[in-house]
Amino acid sequence: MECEQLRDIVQNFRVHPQSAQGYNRVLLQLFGYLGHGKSSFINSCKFVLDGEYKIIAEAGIKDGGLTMERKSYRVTDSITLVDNRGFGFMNDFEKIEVCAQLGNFLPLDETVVWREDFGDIVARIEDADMDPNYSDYTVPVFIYSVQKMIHTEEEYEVKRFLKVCQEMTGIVPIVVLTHKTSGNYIAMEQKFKCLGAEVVIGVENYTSDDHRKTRGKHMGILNILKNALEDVQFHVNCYRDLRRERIERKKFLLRMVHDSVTAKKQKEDMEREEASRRPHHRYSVLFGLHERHSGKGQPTSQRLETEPKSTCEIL
Ligand SMILES: Nc1nc2c(ncn2[C@@H]2O[C@H](COP(=O)(O)OP(=O)(O)OP(=O)(O)O)[C@@H](O)[C@H]2O)c(=O)[nH]1
Ligand SMILES: [Mg+2]
Repeated sequence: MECEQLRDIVQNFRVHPQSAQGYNRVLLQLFGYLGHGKSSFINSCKFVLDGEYKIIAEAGIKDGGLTMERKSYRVTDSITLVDNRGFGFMNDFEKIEVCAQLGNFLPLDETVVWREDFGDIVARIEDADMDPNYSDYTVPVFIYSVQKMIHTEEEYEVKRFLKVCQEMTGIVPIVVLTHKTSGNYIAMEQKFKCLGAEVVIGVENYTSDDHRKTRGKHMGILNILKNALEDVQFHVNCYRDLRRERIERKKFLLRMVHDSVTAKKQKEDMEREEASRRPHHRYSVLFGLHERHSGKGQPTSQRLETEPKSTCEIL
């Protein structure tokens, strides 16, 4: 298929009203680690669809950390792309936030904070039920740069998370491999397929430094959009009980929150216990020196001048 044809398909896509079940917008929600090219992908999509290169999503720090807000960009009448704050370590609380977004439990266009407080997280999820969103069909898109090495521990995390995203949206995330020509793209594609991805597509994003049009880059970007739309079409053709699905997702999400908060507390308790078992700590408690050692009460400079030696020095 030629580029023009592909672009027309994407631009003219509408969810068929008879099968739409109330959906009127496709949300391609991007997520991934810091600096892997999420914002650049949005600029690239806009360029390919509009024909003019403009930076609509701020991009540009090599190691990431630039995008802090989850921001939506309408690129056609039916498709909106959602940029997101990048994961630092993909820890449990970062994952919970992204899952709540994917399940349409959080409003768009807000600053993203990785919350760790049980009450806080649950309150926000409950608030979403004031005005439940049944009109957006979410397609998860995981952005990963071929330039980065995926470590073995990370592989397990990514595999689990791709599954969780499917749980929250009904769709296996599309994996977009950026910086396609700067690493071993074939090996990375294989790896992601082994981790459970069904569709893996490589792209070389257009950037502020290099936005000379190429057929390959255009086709890569359009293929991702077309794949996302085919996923939507496939799923809206099946009957879905949207209210029931939303309830099940909420239960899943709340279980995730509960498990993560419990695991965090257990870890903190273990660390505290471990610390209290260290001989140095036992001595300091025994001699009543631990408060002085930890510097409670006085500024460091005064303590050093006026107090006896800490347990560290005694031992
Ligand atoms: N060569 C090349 N550079 C890219 C590609 N994608 C992104 N970049 C560059 O990589 C850097 C980070 O890209 P961003 O789009 O800001 O990444 P991000 O995932 O949005 O990052 P944060 O929002 O900061 O987490 C920028 O300097 C981009 O120009 C790509 O496919 N090829
Ligand atoms: Mg960004």
